[in-house]
Amino acid sequence: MLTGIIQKYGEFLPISSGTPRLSLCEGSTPLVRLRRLGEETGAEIYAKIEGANPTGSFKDRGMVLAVAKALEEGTKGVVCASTGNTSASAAAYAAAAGIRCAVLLPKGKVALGKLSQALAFGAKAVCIEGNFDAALQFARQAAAELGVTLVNSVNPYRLWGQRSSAWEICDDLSDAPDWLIIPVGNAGNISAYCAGFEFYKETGRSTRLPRLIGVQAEGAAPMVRGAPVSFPETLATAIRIGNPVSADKARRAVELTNGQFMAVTDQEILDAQRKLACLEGIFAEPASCATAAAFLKLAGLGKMQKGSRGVLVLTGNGLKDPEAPMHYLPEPVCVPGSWDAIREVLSR
Ligand code: AN7
Repeated sequence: MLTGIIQKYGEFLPISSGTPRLSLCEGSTPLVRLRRLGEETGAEIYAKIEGANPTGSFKDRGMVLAVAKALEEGTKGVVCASTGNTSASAAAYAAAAGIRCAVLLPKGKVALGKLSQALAFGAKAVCIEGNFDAALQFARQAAAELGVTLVNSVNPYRLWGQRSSAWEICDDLSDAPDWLIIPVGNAGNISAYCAGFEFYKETGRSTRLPRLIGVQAEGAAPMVRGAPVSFPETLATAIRIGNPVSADKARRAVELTNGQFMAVTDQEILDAQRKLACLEGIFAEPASCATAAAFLKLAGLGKMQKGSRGVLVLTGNGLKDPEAPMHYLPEPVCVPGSWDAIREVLSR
């Protein structure tokens, strides 16, 4: 479809005739049936491929609306803190809109692809000592003192736009699924999905709310522990967040839908990344693979109901963090450029 979120779901979004119809053709991402991963469970499993968005993550759904509304309000520029994907998305939409963008990043903890994108799109990138939670405080201060628009998910338009993924899933399946597993960092996306599913049910477009299962990395699991984590640590740097801004909304989402929060280890995340890639041909970044890790864990406990229908939300593209598989896969074999040498390797 040659339109983005504002065109496709404008009637459900808080826009006016004066809101610029900004678009990089975000949304309308594939919902792919998984046929091999967890087939023994007898569940009908889908992956929502959010890595197919223009900048390679789900952030584009909300960013397009946040930047369009900022333009409508006459903004000078946008600012955000980010573990990477928000910065790439903000930088892209700011570029498309012709406004300035500044991004505050935790130094040394942003995956290469994301940093490269923010720079390529012309953002002013500032790496700070400290984690995402500290960067967000400075981003709030920058917005207040420099008179630019904050486009982290505390900006309400971000979560509004992110509801669109839940709508697409219902549209594609002709109803909401039974369950949905989603990674949780700052806890905005799970809250947006909940609001999206609630809206569809209230307006008669679906008949149920899916059980929402929010997944965190063991070293950065404030929602699972029920308290902030001062020094979050995980190789899934996208969700390396210790004090989620939308914690209350996310807790409500899980309670309302009879869902749960759970934690998976970095090793489980990497195992799941390899399985998704080798069994399904899908390459997602580590934070996204936490969903598959959680699914496999629940399946192992016999908790995935046969015949149930569920969705793994793969929030970001594997190419964002191309180094991740290098942690567990051998280097390719290098040989001289002769057929004999190549044949020897291929026939092993
Ligand atoms: C791939 O980019 O917080 O729970 O600054 O990049 O809504 O925060 C990214 C978060 C999941 C968690 N998957 O979503 C940022 C940032 C990926 C992500 C999450 C993020 P939220």
